[in-house]
Amino acid sequence: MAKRISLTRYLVEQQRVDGLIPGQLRLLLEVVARACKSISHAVNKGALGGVLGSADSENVQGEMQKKLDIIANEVLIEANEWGGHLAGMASEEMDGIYVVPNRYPQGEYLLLFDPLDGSSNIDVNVSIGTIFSVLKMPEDDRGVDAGDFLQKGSQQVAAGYCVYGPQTTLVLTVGDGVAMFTLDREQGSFVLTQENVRIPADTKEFAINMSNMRHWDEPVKRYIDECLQGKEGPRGKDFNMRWIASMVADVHRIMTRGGIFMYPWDKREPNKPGKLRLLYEANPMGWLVEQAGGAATNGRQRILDIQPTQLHERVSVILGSKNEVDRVTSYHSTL
Ligand code: P6P
Repeated sequence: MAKRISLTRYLVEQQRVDGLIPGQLRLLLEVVARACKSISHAVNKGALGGVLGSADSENVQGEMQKKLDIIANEVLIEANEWGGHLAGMASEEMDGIYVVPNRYPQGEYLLLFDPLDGSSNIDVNVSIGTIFSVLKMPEDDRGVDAGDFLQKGSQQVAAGYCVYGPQTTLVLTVGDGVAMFTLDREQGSFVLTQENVRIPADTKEFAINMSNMRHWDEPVKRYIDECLQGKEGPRGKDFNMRWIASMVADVHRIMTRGGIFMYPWDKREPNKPGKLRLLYEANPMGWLVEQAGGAATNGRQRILDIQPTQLHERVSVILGSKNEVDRVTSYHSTL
């Protein structure tokens, strides 16, 4: 049986080898992992834990919050505020930033997260997940404010997600490739189950919400239409479609076997660049995908090069197998 390497041991050894994980960052990542274990436990209880259903409140996005959205957000805040590694946090579920209270030491990192992505799937027992991104505080001594979070995705020092599905799996990058850790519930620890994750450059599988087809821009319509024409069409091969409506689950499939995920701009709300959020969904997922050899753009620009202007700004997302993402992006520049 292969040697079992825990998340802690992996992080310590990575810290020794390439110095990409300073002590404070390693502490932060271990605390986030422990918080994800707690969230996984709450998710797994489902109806037995009285955690399903709506919280009868709206988040900053104007979306109805599920009880588990709020529980997951509170777990992440409470787990991370006292450790001394963070200056502040930002969450899909909070209007403004969360500054670490003065009663705790302030650290040099910023943690951004979607505490429970895919909420519409919670009550129907379909995989959901936590997405997180870590930035460093800008080098000056003033207190943390929202502007400190508005950094390009290329500035991230760590990014990951935890998918709560048949297994609970933590997927992480600190800039030296992607590793996957599966939760051993008997031991209560995350165990390394894959490293050097690679996304195949080509694929026959696309993920998009087809019900929005009439609202898409022409480049997206062209790409999907060509896929649907199959062998007889310009692509010369048949495609398969998946749409779980839980970004974490759709991205995890792509990290595992390739594919292209698209949530593009559409005409329903033309003033919004897209549905998904840049800072705590597209940026962490975009970096993970790039670190695994894939690509991530908004159709015209690399996601990680986009300069954020608002904490909860949205973005069009096209990510996954590099040759497919490049094709869709090229259609945006020619049409
Ligand atoms: P739709 C979940 O609410 C989410 O933010 C992503 O996880 C997911 O990919 C997308 O929205 C699903 O959106 O419009 O298909 O329900």
